[in-house]
Amino acid sequence: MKRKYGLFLCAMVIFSLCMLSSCDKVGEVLGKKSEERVYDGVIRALFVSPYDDVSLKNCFWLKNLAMEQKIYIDWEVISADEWEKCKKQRLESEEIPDIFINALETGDFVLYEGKFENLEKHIGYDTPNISKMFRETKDLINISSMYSGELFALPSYSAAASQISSSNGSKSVLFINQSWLKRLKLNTPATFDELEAVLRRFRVSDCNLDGDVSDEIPFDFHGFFGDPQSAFMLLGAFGVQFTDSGKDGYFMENRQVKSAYIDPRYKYLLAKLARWYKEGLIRDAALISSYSSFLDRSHGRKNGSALVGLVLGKEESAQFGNNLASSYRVIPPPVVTFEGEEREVKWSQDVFALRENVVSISSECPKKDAVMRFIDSIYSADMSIYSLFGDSEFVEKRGNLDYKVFENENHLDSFGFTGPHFLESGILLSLPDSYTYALLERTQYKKFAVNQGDFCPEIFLKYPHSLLKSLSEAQVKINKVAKDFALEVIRGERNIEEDWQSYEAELKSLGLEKTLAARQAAFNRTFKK
Ligand SMILES: [Ca+2]
Repeated sequence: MKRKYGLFLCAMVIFSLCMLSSCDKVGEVLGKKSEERVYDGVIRALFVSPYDDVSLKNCFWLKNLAMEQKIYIDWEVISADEWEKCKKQRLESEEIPDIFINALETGDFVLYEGKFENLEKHIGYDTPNISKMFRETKDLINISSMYSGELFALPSYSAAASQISSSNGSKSVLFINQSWLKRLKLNTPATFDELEAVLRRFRVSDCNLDGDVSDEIPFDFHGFFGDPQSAFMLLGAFGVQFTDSGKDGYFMENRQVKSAYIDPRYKYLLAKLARWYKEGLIRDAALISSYSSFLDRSHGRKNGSALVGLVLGKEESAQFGNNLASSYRVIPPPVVTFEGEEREVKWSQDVFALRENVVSISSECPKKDAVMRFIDSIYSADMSIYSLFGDSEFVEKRGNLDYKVFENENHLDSFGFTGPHFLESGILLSLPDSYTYALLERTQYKKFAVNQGDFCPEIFLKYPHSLLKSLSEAQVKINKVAKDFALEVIRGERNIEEDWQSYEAELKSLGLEKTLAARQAAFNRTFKK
């Protein structure tokens, strides 16, 4: 299995230039609204973005690639939050998009059987870039395929470097407002209890000096399981390192697959969050609001005063804005003593070189050959860089496979880390400061990276079709029960002590134990000692 682990070692990356000369032509054609005459038939593409407010409407590099294949693509961009709400309904409907980017999971290919094209037969002479990616990385096609061999989605893969990962999909780190600490003459909290005490002081003090003691938000985060900025990432301080994004609550401990949903450490943290909510240390907005509203809170008020004390974030300047960035600094995870024992922190930052299920097409997609050639063109070196970082405005090609990338704060005209790309080995990349900062900020977290027995890379676990289907169906229900329970407990609508047993029983009745056993068997099969 060692060889496969090698794939993981992080990634990164590249640039592009191309086709500038033909941009004017595209603008001209589009400006005249003559698509209908130029193209017969519109391809509908869906991109699920981790960010709100991303648009691909004016993305010329992408339009150019489509024009080359004589297809017209209508892009719909939806935030991950929104997609979670409407995904089931959308996928069950008669009319689904033709192209899916960052929208599907392995289970979807069996839950919505027949709706997606097996791409294997489309890969070959007409798709030189995708073919090169699979050729250069031997196991990649097997890893990306189903147990039964179908390839329903293309991955993204980066053969070199590691800088890029740090400020993108990777797990958050803890930032604290050091100006507030200083103002209140508080030390940097080192333990969980000290952290809690600091949050309480933030709560009762006018830390931002605006005469109002109620506008400070002591602890802020974003969302639930699966979100890199989720409060549940604090479980890392308790020794729980989620599998992949943690979306389904699984983690690994001494080669045992476990579910955080029923772990006593999770129960303890959830009870804490409920208490913090009651005391005003966290706000409802952290649980339900959009990612951009989370960033707005971190950016503080227009007059420059900060609103948040402790934050799970990804990089100072992006998280807090240039004005407030220097007020915050990264602190290591707090030391936790749980059940009388000091816990080992597990806080891995790995974002793998490999990202699965990035691009799929529907089995009803028209002009599949042209669409596949279009998708393939995104996997070229130059276009992969555009795909990651934005178009020529943000990327300078300095030579063959040598790119300088500029800050693209609002993720304009790019798919970012979640889109299609193939960064071949040998690519040279000069990245903007935020990437460098993100790496620096994470250096003190390096020592908390987990070893192999405490990590379960889901991408390698394969299940036979019928088992995958039942696991996926059960997981949807399990996740809903867990999320509803967490939300209700935090808001004080349910009592964790009184309701824990029935909650646990409900998860088990939905098949949680069976799911754990299936995952354990798949892990043992794949990662033999
Ligand atoms: Ca205040």
